[in-house]
Amino acid sequence: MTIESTEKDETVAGTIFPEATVKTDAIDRIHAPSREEFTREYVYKRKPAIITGLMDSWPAMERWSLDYFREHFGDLDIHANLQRLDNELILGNVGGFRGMKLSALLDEIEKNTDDNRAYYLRAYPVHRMVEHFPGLADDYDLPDLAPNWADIRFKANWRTGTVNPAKLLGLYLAKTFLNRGGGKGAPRETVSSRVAAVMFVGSKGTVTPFHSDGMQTAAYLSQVVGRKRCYFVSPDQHEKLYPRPFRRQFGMAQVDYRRPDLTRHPRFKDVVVEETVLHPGETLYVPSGYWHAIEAMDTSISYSHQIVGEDNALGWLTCIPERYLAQMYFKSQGGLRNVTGAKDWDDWA
Ligand SMILES: O=C(O)CCC(=O)C(=O)O
Ligand SMILES: [Fe+2]
Repeated sequence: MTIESTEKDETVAGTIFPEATVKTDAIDRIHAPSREEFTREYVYKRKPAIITGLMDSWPAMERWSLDYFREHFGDLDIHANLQRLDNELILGNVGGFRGMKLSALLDEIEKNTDDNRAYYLRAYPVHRMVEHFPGLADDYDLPDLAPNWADIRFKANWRTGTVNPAKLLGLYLAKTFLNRGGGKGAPRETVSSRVAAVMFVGSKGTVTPFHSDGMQTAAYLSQVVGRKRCYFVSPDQHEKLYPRPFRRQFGMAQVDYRRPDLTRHPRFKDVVVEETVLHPGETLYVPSGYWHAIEAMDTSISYSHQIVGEDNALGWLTCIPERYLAQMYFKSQGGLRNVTGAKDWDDWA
């Protein structure tokens, strides 16, 4: 494993919020780590990283473009996230959503010249795209760095003689919960991932405000087109981000990091932020519970996949009963419609 130095000239440290501490060399950029190193140094230490060399053979690197999405998915009905970048943006209020065909959104992305507006297909379930055009599943592959129960191809190894019942229960639940909803008619082998995988297609400037992923899952964010600026806040600092209730279900910061109001959110001034830039061909590893905010620096296409493994399985399992309460709460607050445009989790999946 080699740790490469980050490109300092691309940093905008200081523009985020002048008084917050922004570290620009905290996120390692690692090249094709071994499973052991990755598991030891990043998964178990819950340390974010950018991994290079995982996507070199992905056909997506050649194929994916706005035109490719127009050709294969143009007539998909989607909810487009229309962002006004001069408004307050927090997760739960990332801007309006409008139902349209994906082709209409791609037109908006292409012709946008207003720096204050951004257009986003936000976290669209990949399984729906694969059902529409099965060839998509050939374009990407999941990193084989640590066992991932949310990867539909992952199988517990029955033959080793070390079958762990907790692991099998977790695996069963992961498959049941992460793969439920939608796409029942699709042949399983063509659907390499269901709701565990989501697609992001957007214009320069899209913002995903600070959050930690739902149900303590970790994530791989594989960047195919364009660059994304990524900010991180470690889980132990969550109070400085003023999370909404049910933080473990879905961590949603109430402070807008782009223009924080320190009278409402005074603890934000003590936050330590880690910043890096994700380039095409690179995969961002976001550990379980780690807060992150992401801005597109260019027109961007990314594929994100959730991870449930031994390090976060317990957290994930204990979220399941709480999920129903959280669902009621989020429904009462406008639900996931404010994050992905979907009515609620079931509609989204
Ligand atoms: O790229 C984005 O806009 C958000 C990605 C994200 O939050 C994730 O993959 O978990
Ligand atoms: Fe996320």
